[in-house]
Amino acid sequence: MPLQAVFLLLLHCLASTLGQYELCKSLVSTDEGSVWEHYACQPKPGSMKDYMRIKVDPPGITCGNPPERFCTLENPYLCSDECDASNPDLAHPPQLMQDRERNGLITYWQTVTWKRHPEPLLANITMAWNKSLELTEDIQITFEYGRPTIMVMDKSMDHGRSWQPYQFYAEDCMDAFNMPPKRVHDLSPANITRVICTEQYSRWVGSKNEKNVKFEVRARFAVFAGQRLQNMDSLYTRMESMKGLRDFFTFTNLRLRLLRPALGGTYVQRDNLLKYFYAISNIEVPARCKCNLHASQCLLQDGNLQCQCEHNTTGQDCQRCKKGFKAKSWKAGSYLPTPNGTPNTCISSVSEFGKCNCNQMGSVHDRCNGTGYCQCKDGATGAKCDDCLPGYYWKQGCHPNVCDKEMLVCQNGGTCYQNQKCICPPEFKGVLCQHSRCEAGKDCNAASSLSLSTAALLLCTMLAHLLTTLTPH
Ligand SMILES: *[C@@H]1O[C@H](CO)[C@@H](O)[C@H](O)[C@H]1NC(C)=O
Ligand SMILES: *[C@@H]1O[C@H](CO)[C@@H](O)[C@H](O)[C@H]1NC(C)=O
Ligand SMILES: *[C@@H]1O[C@H](CO)[C@@H](O)[C@H](O)[C@H]1NC(C)=O
Ligand SMILES: *[C@@H]1O[C@H](CO)[C@@H](O)[C@H](O)[C@H]1NC(C)=O
Ligand SMILES: *[C@@H]1O[C@H](CO)[C@@H](O)[C@H](O)[C@H]1NC(C)=O
Ligand SMILES: [Ca+2]
Repeated sequence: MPLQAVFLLLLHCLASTLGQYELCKSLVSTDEGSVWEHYACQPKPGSMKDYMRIKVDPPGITCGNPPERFCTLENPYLCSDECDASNPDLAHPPQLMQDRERNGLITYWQTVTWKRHPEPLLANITMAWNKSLELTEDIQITFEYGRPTIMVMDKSMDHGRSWQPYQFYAEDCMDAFNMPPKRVHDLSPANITRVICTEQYSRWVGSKNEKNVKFEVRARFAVFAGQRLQNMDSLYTRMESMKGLRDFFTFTNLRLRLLRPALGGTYVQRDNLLKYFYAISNIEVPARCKCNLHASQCLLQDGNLQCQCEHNTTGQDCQRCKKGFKAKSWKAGSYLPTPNGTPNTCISSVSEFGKCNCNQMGSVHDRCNGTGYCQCKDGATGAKCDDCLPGYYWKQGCHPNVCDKEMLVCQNGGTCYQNQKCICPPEFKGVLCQHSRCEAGKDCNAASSLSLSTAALLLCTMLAHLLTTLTPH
């Protein structure tokens, strides 16, 4: 079996045991020794709630300062519960939305109650990662004491400079946002990136029955990959070909805008506003670092997630070529062709490292320009600038001809040696042998000795030339 086939077989084997695109490179032995083979790769998905920086607005929205009582929707007349920020057992700070709960103890962030009704009870939760991430599973927000009747999820892809709505949630989408209610199941492959309003997570069903609000990622993937996501190749192929599909799942920040709390299925009861508030026990964000298919690891460095870039790329998202590897412009790796993709490795721009090899004598830099060409000095030509244009001769670079058979003919019987010099008869000198040595009645008897030294010079020049042709330039 040819080496290539053995190698592909090995790759298939690794891909199926490791999961797709988990390997950036591997050492392969060939007849010429071991060489690195490179593949498109991406980090494993993880729970990004561990890395999120969470901020709640407006200031003072968190309950307990001063301490206050609250009731529940199920039993509005039993109002013995208290929120007190100064007592660790009764406090409900924002970090309880991202903690790891132990022993079945539910911990949650809670807001003040809706004291100022009819002014709306509004709260924003902003989550920042300072890193581009790609969703891999549903976002899931768990509400205690009922899910909000109106809410918006926004996302930012540029660290919070600009925002766009991601999904609208309302008990009545038409009433709240003037949007027809939709479910992800209503979407087709062509409009899967449509921002919808859904009523699925906002209706009152009792506070204990259904606590979760989701942003559906799996159901969107399933449109391409099948119900059990058994055909991920099809999804990855779409990711490459469908404009905006990858970006749809990409974010650096998320924001929840809570616009109206759970009402218990009835109108707001103004005489008992202590039962209206928001409480969130968990925000699950399953995602992977976006590394442009140039890294299989993403690690926390100085408090920020950072792709461990391969393929001689660099930057937080491996979004640039490393210094000295800019022979071609940067490209993201590609999922295609499946199953291993294309790494689109950055190419070394220094000739000693192979891929370009501009002749150092004939070219301006030893690097290629953006399109893989060498930039030649005056008189040089060829892909590697190791040839001379007509009218030039090669001697450690290209130099204009000194003599030739047309315009720069050697005179007085001189012969042109490789366009570099005229070899003159003993009685003549000058670049083109144009001057007589016996001018002004001088002694011309030295001619024979001169002739000898000219012959020696010719021999030496020829030897030198022979040497240069034997040693590669
Ligand atoms: C929530 O964020 C939106 C968008 O920036 C802003 O208009 C609104 O005032 C914020 N609401 C609160 C309660 O801070
Ligand atoms: C965000 O990440 C970049 C790169 O890791 C870092 O230079 C910058 O200081 C970070 N910003 C914050 C606010 O942590
Ligand atoms: C998406 O496309 C399908 C079929 O083309 C259509 O029935 C559906 O209404 C569209 N959904 C949205 C939200 O536009
Ligand atoms: C990146 O460059 C180094 C040399 O600095 C080289 O050893 C390595 O193989 C290169 N990696 C790729 C993917 O080309
Ligand atoms: C690279 O050099 C070639 C040959 O000189 C030229 O045709 C091409 O336009 C150059 N490309 C760039 C990006 O400079
Ligand atoms: Ca919690």
